[in-house]
Amino acid sequence: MSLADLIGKLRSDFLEELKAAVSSKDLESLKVKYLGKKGPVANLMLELKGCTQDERPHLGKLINDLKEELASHCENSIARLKSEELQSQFAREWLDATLPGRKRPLGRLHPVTQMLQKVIDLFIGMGFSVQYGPDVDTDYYNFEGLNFPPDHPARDMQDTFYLNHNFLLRTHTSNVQVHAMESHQPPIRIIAPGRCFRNENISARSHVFFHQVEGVYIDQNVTFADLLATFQEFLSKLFGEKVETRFRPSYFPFVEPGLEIDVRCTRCKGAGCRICKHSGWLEILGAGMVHPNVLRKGNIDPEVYSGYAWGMGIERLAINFFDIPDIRMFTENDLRFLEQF
Ligand code: 2NM
Repeated sequence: MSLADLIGKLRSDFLEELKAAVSSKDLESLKVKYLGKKGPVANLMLELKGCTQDERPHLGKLINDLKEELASHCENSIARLKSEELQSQFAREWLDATLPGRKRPLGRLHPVTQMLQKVIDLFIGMGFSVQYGPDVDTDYYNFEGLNFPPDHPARDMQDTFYLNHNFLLRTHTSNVQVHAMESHQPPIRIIAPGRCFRNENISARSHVFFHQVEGVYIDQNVTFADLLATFQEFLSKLFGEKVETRFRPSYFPFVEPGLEIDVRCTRCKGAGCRICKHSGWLEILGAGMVHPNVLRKGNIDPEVYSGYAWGMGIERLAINFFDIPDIRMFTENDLRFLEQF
């Protein structure tokens, strides 16, 4: 085959392969295959040596023309395919930067958590520190250490969830205070938030599990006046400066004297309504001066130290504070309810 024929054959082979190339990658390798240092076009240049002096310029030009033709075919097709590839990548990754952002659903704190935090913050502001204790404890820390007599009705299987003859689900967070008195000498000034459990009938106003914040302040010369002032302050911070309060005598085995503290109904301001059961008052908490027997059991000398203590139910407080009709709503997880807080 003459050199001129070889040139023609190479061109048509190349054009054939060019048609088959579908990606810029195919073309890059096609370019290397034909135009590389050891490729067929370079070989043609070597063949020139075997030609006669007068053939050379003509054939040399043909080879150079072929070289340029193939190179420009390659460059053009590479450019075209690269741009097509980019277009299809853009089509796949299409983004409209003018669209408004997607809204993420915003979580919020459960109303009981909000109520707990309000109460905890107020007592921290009055110098109390926060202590936690076990939900499961022994009869001693839940009853015995708190001066409950052996035959007290709260100790009945009917009212308390016993896990065995000794361990139970705590019925109040007072177990935390018993542990604290055992391990620390006064001054003790702590609050104990947490879950409690009572085997009661579930109704609009009571549940078998609920939260309490209890607290105790023990030091020399802590008096009943300190108790009254602390709760006047606490309730006016919680319900507003002008809140009307009522302190009623009451009984709890772990305090003497004991009292219950009420505030004017936030809904009817005393006129009588569903929330306050037409009494005009909301019962908020129980309190009292820590019983000498309780101090003694905690290795604290009642001749030297005295203290006040209290307990309040957080769900009970929250239904009054937020005007919620039924305590069971707290545990139903209905978003139409929860989203209102
Ligand atoms: C209440 C009412 C009155 C109370 C007493 C104590 C302790 F451990 F210090 F003696 N903790 N909590 C107490 C007092 C709780 O709940 C209605």
